[in-house]
Amino acid sequence: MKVQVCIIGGGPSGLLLSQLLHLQGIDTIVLEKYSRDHVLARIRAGVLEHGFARLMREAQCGERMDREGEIHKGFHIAHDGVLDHVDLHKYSGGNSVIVYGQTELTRDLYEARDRLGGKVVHNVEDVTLHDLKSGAPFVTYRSGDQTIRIDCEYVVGADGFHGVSRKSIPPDVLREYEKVYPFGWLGVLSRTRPVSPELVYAKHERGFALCSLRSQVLSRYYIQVPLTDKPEEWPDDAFWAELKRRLPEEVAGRLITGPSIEKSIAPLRSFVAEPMQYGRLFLAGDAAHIVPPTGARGLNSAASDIYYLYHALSAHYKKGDDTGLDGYSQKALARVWKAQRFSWWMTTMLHRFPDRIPYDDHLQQTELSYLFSSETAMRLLAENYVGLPF
Ligand code: FAS
Ligand code: PHB
Repeated sequence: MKVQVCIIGGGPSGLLLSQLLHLQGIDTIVLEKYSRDHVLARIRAGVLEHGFARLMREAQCGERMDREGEIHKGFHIAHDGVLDHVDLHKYSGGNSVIVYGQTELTRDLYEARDRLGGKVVHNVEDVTLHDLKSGAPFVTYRSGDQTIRIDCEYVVGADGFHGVSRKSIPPDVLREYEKVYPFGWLGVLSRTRPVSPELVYAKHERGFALCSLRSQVLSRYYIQVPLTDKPEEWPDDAFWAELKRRLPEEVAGRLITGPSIEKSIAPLRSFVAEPMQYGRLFLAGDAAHIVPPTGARGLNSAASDIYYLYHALSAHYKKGDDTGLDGYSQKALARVWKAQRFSWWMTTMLHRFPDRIPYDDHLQQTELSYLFSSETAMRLLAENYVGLPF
């Protein structure tokens, strides 16, 4: 089989790019390691930048997001017994975010690919990238006892942190930058009314907590836990009791608890791979970078990669203009590193580090008191949280 662009990974990055390119008449195929049900069983991001939402609409996938998603113009930070408000709308020049789960967004993308007859192959095994430095790269994968070859002109690696694409860049070319945090997030999904109409991030001496939501009947909560903890060590009652301890009384008193329908622990890491391209291979999303979810930048960092690749590949095929492709890595990394900085800053400000010293405690308090006493500081947070321009 021959296509113009072979995309590895059927998560949000790969699917969104495939849909956008299809609408430009560019022929793609998406190769996904797991089944669609497996991909859609993942519970991940919950907050979309306005730039991501714009891309979904441009991809003709934004209708349910706009109908069911919630516009959020601010959020709260609970700290030192007080609940302070971050007015995103005021301090970002009128922007906001949409609260809409990645699971639903990915479902919308799959259904859009189906509507257009997009080629998505599930349960592929042993994906291997070949001749990336040539003008005729190809990808092979195993399906049962058959080896299938896909000839293409470009390969996009949108196969996440554990994918094969980044590892296809030679070690003497690839540079990796990583910071692993000494804690994780224990996340719970429950069919309960959210404790607050807006998100509540909580800094507490017992550890970080976050109250989020997916809808008015589906809540998402997190507490910081040691990396050694396991979900099965946290029965629901223990989780709810610990969450309440970390929230101000005015919030904890309103918390509606219920059975968890999903419970998992995600480790926190900051990671960037450079360059994000090698010959005809282009990395996008988690295949190239990971952030701690504190700043809600994970999925949103993929948005600008997809935007740049979409426009670069369109310019190549429509105008023979390769400046976007040649400059992709440098342009994508410039915004990736800003998301890294913001995610590190939010994580450092709000979490309880096991190796902290009293000086660190004062710095955290100073960060928060400066934030809530300076319009400049508030504008800095707001413009990053709603999403820096592409
Ligand atoms: P993805 O990892 O979503 O998709 C990659 C796809 O490639 C997967 O479907 C995988 O099966 C497939 N794949 C892997 N190897 C392959 C191979 N060899 N061949 C073919 N296919 C292959 N972000 C937030 O903003 N907020 C959050 O709360 C949040 N929570 C998260 C919790 C967890 C446990 C994880 C892992 C991530 C979380 N993230 C969060 C970040 C997350 O939303 C990612 O940013 C987002 O999934 C990135 O999308 P993709 O780049 O498409 O990568
Ligand atoms: C979520 O709803 O899963 C979520 C929201 C904001 C974050 C992280 C996770 O910063």
